[in-house]
Amino acid sequence: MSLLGKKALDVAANLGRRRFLNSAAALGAVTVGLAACKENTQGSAASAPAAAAPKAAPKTEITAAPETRGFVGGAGSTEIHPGQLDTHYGVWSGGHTGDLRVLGIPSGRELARVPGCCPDALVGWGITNESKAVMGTKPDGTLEFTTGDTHHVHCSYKDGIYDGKYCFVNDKLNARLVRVRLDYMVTDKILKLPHVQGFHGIFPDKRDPVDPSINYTTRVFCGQEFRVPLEKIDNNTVNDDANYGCVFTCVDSEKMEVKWQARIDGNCDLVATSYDGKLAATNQYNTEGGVTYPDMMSAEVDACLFFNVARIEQAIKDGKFTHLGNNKIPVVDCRAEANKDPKTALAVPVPVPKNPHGVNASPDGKYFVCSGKLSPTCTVIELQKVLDWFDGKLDDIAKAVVAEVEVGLGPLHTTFDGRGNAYTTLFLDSQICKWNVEQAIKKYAGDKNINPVIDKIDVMYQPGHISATHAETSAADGVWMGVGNKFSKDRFLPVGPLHAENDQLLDITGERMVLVHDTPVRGEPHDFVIFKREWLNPKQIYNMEDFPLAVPSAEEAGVTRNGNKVTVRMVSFAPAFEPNVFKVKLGDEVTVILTNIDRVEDLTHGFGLPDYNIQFIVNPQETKSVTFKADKPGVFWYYCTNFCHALHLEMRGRMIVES
Ligand code: RUQ
Ligand code: CUA
Ligand code: CA
Repeated sequence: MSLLGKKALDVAANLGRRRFLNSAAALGAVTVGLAACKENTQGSAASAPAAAAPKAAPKTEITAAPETRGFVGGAGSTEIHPGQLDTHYGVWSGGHTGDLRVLGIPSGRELARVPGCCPDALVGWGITNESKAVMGTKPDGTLEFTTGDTHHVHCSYKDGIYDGKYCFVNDKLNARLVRVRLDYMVTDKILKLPHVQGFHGIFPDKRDPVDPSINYTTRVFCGQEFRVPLEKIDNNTVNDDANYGCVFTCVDSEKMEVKWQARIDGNCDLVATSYDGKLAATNQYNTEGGVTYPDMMSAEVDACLFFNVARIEQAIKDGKFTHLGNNKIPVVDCRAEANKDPKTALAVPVPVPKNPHGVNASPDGKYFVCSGKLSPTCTVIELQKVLDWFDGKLDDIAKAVVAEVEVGLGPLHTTFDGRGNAYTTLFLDSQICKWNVEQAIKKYAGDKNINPVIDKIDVMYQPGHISATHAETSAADGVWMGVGNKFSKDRFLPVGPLHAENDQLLDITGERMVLVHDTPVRGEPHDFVIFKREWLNPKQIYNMEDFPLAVPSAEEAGVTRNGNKVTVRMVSFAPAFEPNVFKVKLGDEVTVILTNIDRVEDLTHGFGLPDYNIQFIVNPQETKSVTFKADKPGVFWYYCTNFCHALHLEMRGRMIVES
């Protein structure tokens, strides 16, 4: 064991694991805010299978031996034997790798990475003209952004379940909404949100609030976390944070254009949408409008801000909007001052304890749950009561809160099993708390004898997101549950200072949760969804007609020149390129258009051009292109980078650059 590892264990042994984790410098900010919270006593229900717990876990904290909890629950084994397929897909965000990952569940095996925000060397994302067009370029043709930070991934809906069409993910870093086509698992659109910094929460709607025939996703709601000057940018607004603000953005999910934006007080964090399409909401941890974290934690109460989607869109139809800057996007006013009358209000803040985090919709369509983060509670908000308030039938919006359940320290996100139970990650306790929603509501209504908490289990370590099978759909079935842990510490072989993260899988078919699997993942996934494989039907071979530049056959391949612009129309078919030689002159602008005319499943070729920084792949029947300046004289062997054939090494040709 490394010295560092040994030292860490010694420290852990002296402090006790939980105190050790809570004293980590990275958690300083959170623990300051938690000073008022008492150490939670329900933690005695916690348990961890001894064999799954590393030596670092002091024995005193283990209350259930593996025999009593086991590693196999009602969901069955996580082991997928050679040749067998996983039963579920998992779609994971990649964090600051800027991509999306596709996993097989329950094995946890990573099957694909779908680049979106950032260049990707495997497929040539950010190298080809087509991917650059999706990513966005500066006037000189170079990429506008090569960084990203994808957090929250959600699929498009039809009738309350995923329709397998799109996956949407936010780029927090550069405020972009990324859309992935799930048939080919490629990013097909990226939209930069105007005025937004810290684009964090995102959620597609599940149906239209007005038109019953639109029972599928047509909007994506996007929250802005960081307050910035909105009206105008000058020395006054940048220096005076009283002038900062946030918008809540609604995007047309098909066109990938902004439909409208709403000015709000405070900020947005996560986003949720109702199953009836009428409500979207964002939890707000900075209703104070602070710029430092003590400022952002100064109020005892923050909010979950609800938007009345139909009313906002009617207001826009009625011309009741303004603009920000000189773009044409309609902007409505959802700030409290303009929305006092429930009968006309476009939005209403439901008070929740200070600095809440995730907001999640229960699969029965009735509730949104805000996880407390700095409060050891989850807040249950009944959606019908919010609608009642908008109808003038509820005198006080605070009455929409129907439960405040104590779950443990650092609640961040909540998922559901479709049987009335909720599962909340406890970041500071490194646990999952399972609790019953109706029992929590009864207790809040006055029945003091009820304990809504059913079970707690240790996870390793510091969980953030949590998602059970189909949990964000009306088909939640409570079989598997993934937990994204922010730290893996001692769970895997050490690989230098940057540890793998630990995504764990739990079997939640029984009364008590069972931890069944650890999956090391490259940093740094955030959110994910898990759904049965029947919901997705990925295509294996492209339709050549989808590519206007396609070179349909070797006969149509060739080189054309227009001034100093040279176009090379090329095909690949195992194991050859046609043409296998072409000549250009030094200084020419060269465009290579490559169609892979092979039709065989899994027969992908690559195109690597030495010293020109070009590499990309073409899948069966796919066309891609690159444009570059022939600025180096000589002979350059382009070759197939993707192993395709017994003569793969022979699959190459020459670009001859004459000086
Ligand atoms: S937030 S760990 Cu970016 Cu998903 Cu809650
Ligand atoms: Cu074509 Cu390797
Ligand atoms: Ca706050």
